[in-house]
Amino acid sequence: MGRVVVVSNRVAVPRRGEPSAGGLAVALKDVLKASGGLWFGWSGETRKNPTLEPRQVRAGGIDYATIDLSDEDHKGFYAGYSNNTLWPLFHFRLGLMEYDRAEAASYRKVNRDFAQALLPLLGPEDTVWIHDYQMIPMAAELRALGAQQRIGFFLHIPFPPFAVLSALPDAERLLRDLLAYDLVGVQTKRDLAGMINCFQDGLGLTPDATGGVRGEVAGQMRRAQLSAHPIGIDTRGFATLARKAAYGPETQRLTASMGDRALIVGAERLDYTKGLPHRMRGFAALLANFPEHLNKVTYLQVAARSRNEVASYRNLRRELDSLAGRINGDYAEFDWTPVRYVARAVARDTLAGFYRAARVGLVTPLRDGMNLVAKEYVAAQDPEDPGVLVLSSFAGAAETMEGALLVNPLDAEAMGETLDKALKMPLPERRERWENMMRGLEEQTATRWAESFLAELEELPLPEQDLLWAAPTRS
Ligand code: ADQ
Repeated sequence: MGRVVVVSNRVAVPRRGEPSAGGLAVALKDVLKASGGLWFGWSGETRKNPTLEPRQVRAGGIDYATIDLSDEDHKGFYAGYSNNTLWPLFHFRLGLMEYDRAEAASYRKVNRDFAQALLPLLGPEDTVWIHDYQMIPMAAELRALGAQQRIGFFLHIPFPPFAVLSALPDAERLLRDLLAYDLVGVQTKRDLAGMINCFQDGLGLTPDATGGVRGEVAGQMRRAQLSAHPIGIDTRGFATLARKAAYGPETQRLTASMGDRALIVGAERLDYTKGLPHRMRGFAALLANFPEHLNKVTYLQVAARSRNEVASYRNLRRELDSLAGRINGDYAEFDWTPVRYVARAVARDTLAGFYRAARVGLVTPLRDGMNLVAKEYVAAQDPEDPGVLVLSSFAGAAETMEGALLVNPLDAEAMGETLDKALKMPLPERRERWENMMRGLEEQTATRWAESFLAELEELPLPEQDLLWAAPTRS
């Protein structure tokens, strides 16, 4: 068996003095280490006239190869097409989606550049695993250059049905690009249904009995297997982190400042898919409709700033500043601030301690591929006195986390009622719900996710592709 080669837009090259990476990077590094693998992608740097000669370093038994992007490509490919077109589209936010032909061309060019830079580094036996929406056309570009290795793709964000995807002028091409992969993985059954619907309505391709679709791409007939592989976290590792962090200075300061009030916690990147304004309105509905919680509960929202170069993110920031100010203005007492809003990233162990200190984890995205915060919150709890997860039914995590209280984030009153229920939930019910979720999290870890995806990819019969090779090619 050859190496595993991971490709992602950003590469987690270890740097001295930087905090340890999250569960996803750890899981990928484990599979890379086991196969003597390579991680390839963008360096995070932009420069004038970058070359396609990758910079290579070796660290912790893994090879890293990265290339730089020009400012222009970074703007068109990353800020433009990836984050201003595909991100809102795949999260069902057509009103926020913009489209620009030059940016679409830049997206394609960067994917072609990535393919050209990676190809000379690939051995014939390698298995390539490409990640996320920034890189969808990369396998088609590799195939056009003659790559015959097994190539898999995993989409971390939702996959919408064709009624939504068809708003994209390049929808059919993007779907055809997926056929260049041997395996296309998504997070949930709902995403799988969306993708199958797109192949049917967009390209007229129906999956065969074993869940694969066949069609032409880059002048070849190919078959792509489609399947759902829900991502997990390093459950044990995160639980240990939270247990230790509970005694750390930050968590101690937080709990001391709370007195005997209950804590509701929310944490994410400051992103419009995460439903932050809706969450603040839901919390306001709790205070308005259940006055017994006044001066008895505090909502701490930690929101790391993100993608500041995109206007919709700057607008969100302004909206949240004003909402938090208004709720506090309406309800605060001289000794109580209902909303504590911290607009920056905090260290991983600090966050773990905050989750553990919170009676309620409030995770209410409008759409989310999976949502790891929901899983981290549960893993962080004290088994003797666990908190309650309030979770949006539009997060991928809702498909498997049956112990959570599910809400529709658009219904502020319902969110207020659910928060009231969570705050009043007796210990036996909290324990039962928590144990139910924890069992699932211990089975579905990040490592299990990576291994099961790669096992499915490596078991796919390659010779079949050779047979398909003989099919008519494009002139
Ligand atoms: P994201 O959209 O980034 O991931 P998520 O899965 O919740 O969302 O992961 C966020 C990570 O950042 C978590 O590990 C969390 O602890 C951390 N984090 C959140 N707020 C933070 C803060 N203020 N400071 C520091 N760290 C913070 C994408 C998809 C998701 C999918 C993942 C993995 O959008 O749906 O679950 O990839 O596939």
